[in-house]
Amino acid sequence: EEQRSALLNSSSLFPPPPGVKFSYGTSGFRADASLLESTVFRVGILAALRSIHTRSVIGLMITASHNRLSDNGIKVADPSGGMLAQNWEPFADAIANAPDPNSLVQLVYDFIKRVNIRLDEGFSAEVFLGRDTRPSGISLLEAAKQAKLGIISIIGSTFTDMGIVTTPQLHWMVRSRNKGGEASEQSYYNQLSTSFRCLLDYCPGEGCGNVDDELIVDAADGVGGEKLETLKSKLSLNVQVRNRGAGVLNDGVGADYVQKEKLVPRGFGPPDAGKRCASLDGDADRLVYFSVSSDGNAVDLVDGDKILSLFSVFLKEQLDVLAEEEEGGVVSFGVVQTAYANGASTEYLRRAGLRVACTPTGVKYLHEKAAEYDVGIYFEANGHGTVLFSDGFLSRLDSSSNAEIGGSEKKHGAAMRLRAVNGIMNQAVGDALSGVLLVEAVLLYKGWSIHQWSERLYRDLPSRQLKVIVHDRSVIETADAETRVVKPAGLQEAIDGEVAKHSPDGRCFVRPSGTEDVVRVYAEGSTRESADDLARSVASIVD
Ligand code: NG1
Ligand code: ZN
Repeated sequence: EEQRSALLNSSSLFPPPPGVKFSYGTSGFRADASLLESTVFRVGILAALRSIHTRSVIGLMITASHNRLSDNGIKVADPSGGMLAQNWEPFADAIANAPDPNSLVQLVYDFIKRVNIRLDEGFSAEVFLGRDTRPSGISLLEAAKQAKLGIISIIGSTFTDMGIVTTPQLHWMVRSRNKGGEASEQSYYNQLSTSFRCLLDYCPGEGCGNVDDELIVDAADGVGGEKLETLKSKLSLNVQVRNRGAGVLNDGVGADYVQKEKLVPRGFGPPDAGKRCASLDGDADRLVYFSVSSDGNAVDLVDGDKILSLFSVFLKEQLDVLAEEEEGGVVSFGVVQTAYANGASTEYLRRAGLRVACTPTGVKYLHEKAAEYDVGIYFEANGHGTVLFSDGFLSRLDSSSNAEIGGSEKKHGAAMRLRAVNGIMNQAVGDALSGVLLVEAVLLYKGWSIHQWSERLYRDLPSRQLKVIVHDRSVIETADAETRVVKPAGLQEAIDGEVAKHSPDGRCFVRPSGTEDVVRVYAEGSTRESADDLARSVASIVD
C-alpha cells in the first residue's frame, strides 16, 4: 500500500501530454523533447523492474541520436548491453501511453504479477543513466531519477548517473559491469586503446604503416567529438576532430546527413579534397567515411556496407589462416545486413564466399542474428554495426594465440589480431569510436588509401531514399525482412510494376519508419536516373 501511494504520488508529477501516442520503435521512444518527461519517468520504472527481474544492471540512455536538437529519446540497455528484450516492449508501450497515475500503477502491478517479478527477495534495482549533449537531457534525467523515488519504497534502488556519454559507452558499461568488470569511461578507453595497439603490433611488415596521413572526423557537433579527443590522447592516432559541439547538433553535419544526403558536411570544403574523412552521428553509434571531391561540392561516400566489407575481408583472411591448421572444427562466420544494404555489397560478399543474412531494420534484429555465429558481423548501410565473437570461439582463440602449443607464427598472428578486434569492437552495440579504430588499423594493415578502399571492393549501385509523410504509416505491413509489402492489398503489385520498368538492376521496397512518422522508400538502379525515377514513382504510389 505504501509502495502504491509512493508510486502514485511521483507519477502524478509527470502527466503524459494529451493526444500523443508513444511507441517503443526501432530504438526506444523518440519525440520532441518537450513531450517526453512522463515517458522517461515511466521507462525509469520499467528499468528498475527489469533490473530486479534479471538480477542485473540495466542502462537508460537519453538520446535522439541523429535526429534534430529539439528531439530527444529514451531507450533501455539490457543486461548483455544489447537492446531491451522484445517481449518487454509491449509493456513499455502500455505504460508510456497510460492516461493517468492510477492506470499506470495498475499496469505496473499487473505486470509484476504476470511476469512474476520477485520484489521480496532482497535484490535492489541498479540502473546506469547516460545522456547525450542535448540540453533537454538534463530535465529528462531528473524525470528518470524521480522514477527511482517512486520505486525506492518498493525495493530500494540505485540510479547511477554516468553523465554525458556516447550511447555505445553506456551499453558497454552495462555489459562490463554485468560481466563482473569495471564500468567507467576510463576502463572503456583502456580496453579500446590497448586492443588497438595490440592489433598494430601484429601488422605484417609489408603495407603496414604506409598510410600515415591524417584522418579528419566530423563529430556532428555531438558527444563523440570530445570522446574521440580523449581516446586519441591515449594513442598515437593522427586524427583531427571537427564539429565538436560549437555548432548545432546534427544540423548539416554527421553520419546520417552525409549518408542520406550525400553532401559535404558543414566545416568541410575544397581544402579537404581527397583526404580521408569520417562522420559520426549525434550519439556516436554510427560511422561513415567519405572523401570530398576536388571542387569541394560532392562526397565520395564510403558507407556502412563498405565498412562491413572491409572488415569482412580482413576477418576472413585471419579465419582462413586459423582454418589451415585447425584440427578443432570449422569456425562459422556470418555477415548480416538489411534490405538497405547496397545490392553491389551483398553480391560482392557472396562472391567472396561469405554467408550473408538479411534481417529487418533495427539493431535488435541484426545483433541477434550475428550472435548466432562464432564470428558474426553486422552493419546497417547508415554505419551502425559491430563484430561479435562467441564465448566458445574466444576460448579457442586463447589456445591458438598461445604460440607454444604447437601453432605456427602465422597462426599466432591471426589469433592475436582476432582477439584484438574483439577488444576494439564494442560487443554490446555498434560504436563509431570502435569503428574508427578498426578501419584505421585495417587500412594500415592493407596499406590502402581511402580511394583504394572505396574502389577495390565493388562499386555502389546508385540508390535513392525518400520519405513520404502519410496519414497513418501503420497501414503498411511488410514481410521477408521488409522487402515485400503484404498490406495494403495491391501495393506490392504496383511496386513490382514500377521495378519491372527498371530491370535488371532495379530494386525497391517501402516500410514504415520505426523512429519517424514517415514511410521510407528505397530504390536502386543501374544509373542515378533510374534509381531516382524508381524512388519517385513508388513514392507517389505510397502517397
Ligand atoms: P527507421 O526510422 O526505423 O528507418 C532508422 C534507421 C535504422 C536505425 C534506426 C535507429 C535507416 C533507413 N533507418 O530507423 O537503420 O539506425 O533509425 O536509429 O537508416
Ligand atoms: Zn545514433
